[in-house]
Amino acid sequence: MSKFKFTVGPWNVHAGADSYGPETRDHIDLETKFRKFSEIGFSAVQFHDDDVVPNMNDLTVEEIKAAARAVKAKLDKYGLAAEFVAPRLWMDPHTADGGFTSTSEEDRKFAMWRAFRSIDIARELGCDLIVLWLAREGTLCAESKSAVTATRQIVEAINEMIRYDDTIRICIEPKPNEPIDRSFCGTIGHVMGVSAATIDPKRVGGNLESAHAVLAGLDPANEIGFALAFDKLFTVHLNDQNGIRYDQDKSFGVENLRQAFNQIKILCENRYWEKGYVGLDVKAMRTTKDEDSYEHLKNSLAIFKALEEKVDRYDYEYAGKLIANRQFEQLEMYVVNLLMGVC
Ligand code: 3MF
Ligand code: MG
Repeated sequence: MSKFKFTVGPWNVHAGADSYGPETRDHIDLETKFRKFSEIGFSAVQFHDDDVVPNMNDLTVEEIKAAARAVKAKLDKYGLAAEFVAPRLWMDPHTADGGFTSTSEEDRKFAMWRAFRSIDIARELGCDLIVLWLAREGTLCAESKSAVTATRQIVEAINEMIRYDDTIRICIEPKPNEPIDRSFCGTIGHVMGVSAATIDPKRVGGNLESAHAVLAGLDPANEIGFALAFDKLFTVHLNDQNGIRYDQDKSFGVENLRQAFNQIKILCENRYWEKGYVGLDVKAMRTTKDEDSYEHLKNSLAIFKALEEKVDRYDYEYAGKLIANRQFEQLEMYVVNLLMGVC
C-alpha cells in the first residue's frame, strides 16, 4: 500500500504519433480512459482545457462551463477527482509564437482568454489548481523577444489569473527547451523567482517533471527539494529520460533507478503525500501495441511502489552514522545494495 495518491492525464494514453511519423495505435475515448485509470489505481485526472472542452474556442463561457460539468459527471462515475487544468497554449494557430510572451498582442489576449477559461473549467471540475507548462514561452530566434519583457509578461499574466479568482493556485511546470530552443522559465529556480515577483507568492508554485530537470542538466530530486524548501511543490510529473536528448517521457525509473529512488526518498522525508498528488507524465513507446496501451502506466506505478518500499526500509540510523564518519563510499554502496536487493 502506497501512502501517495496518483494522477495522470488523458494525453498519457496516446496514439503514438511523433514528429517524424503518423499514429501507430487507435484513439481511445475519454470515458474509457477514466475507467481504466480508476481500475489501475489512479485517484485523479489532470487535464488540458481542451481535453475537457475540445471545441472551446467556438463556445460561450456558459457553454464551456456546461461542457465541463458533463465531464465532471463522468469523473464522478468512476470515483476520480480532477487535479488540475492546464491551458494548452501551444497547439492553436494563435499560439504559434507562444501565449503570454507572443510577439502579437492579439495572441497574448487569446492566451489570457484561455487562461481564464481554464480557471472556469477547473472550478466546474472541483479543483483549484492551474498548471502552466510554458511550452512556447521562449524563442526559436534568440533575438525575437527580450527576456526582461517576457519574464515580466509571465509574471503579469499570473497576476491577472490571481486577480480573476480569489483562491485559484497557479503552478508553473518548467522545461528548458522543446518545442522552443530557449525557454524563459527553464528550472524550478526560475519558477521560485517568478512566484516571488507575483502579487500573491503563496498561490504560485511549481510542478517538477523529472525529465525536464534532466534536460536542464539538473538532478530531479534536488529540484524537488528546492521547491519543497519553499513549500512550493504543488505537484510533480514523475517520469524518466535518457540524458539530454529529445523529451522522452519514459516510464518512471526505467533509465535511472537511483535517481528515481532519491525522488521518492525526498518526497517521503517531507511527507509530500499530505500536500499533493504524484503525477505520472509518462508515454508509451511508439512501438507499443493497442492492447498494451496502459502498460507504461502500470509499470510506472509498480516501480514507484517498489521504490517506496525501499525508502521505507532505508536505515536512517545506519546512514546517519556513515554520514557522521564521512564514510560516503559505504553509504553509496548501502544505497546500491538496497536497490539491488542485496541487503
Ligand atoms: C511537456 C509536458 C506536458 C505537460 C502538460 C501539462 C504533455 O513536456 O510535460 O505534457 O505536462 O501539457 O501542462
Ligand atoms: Mg509534464
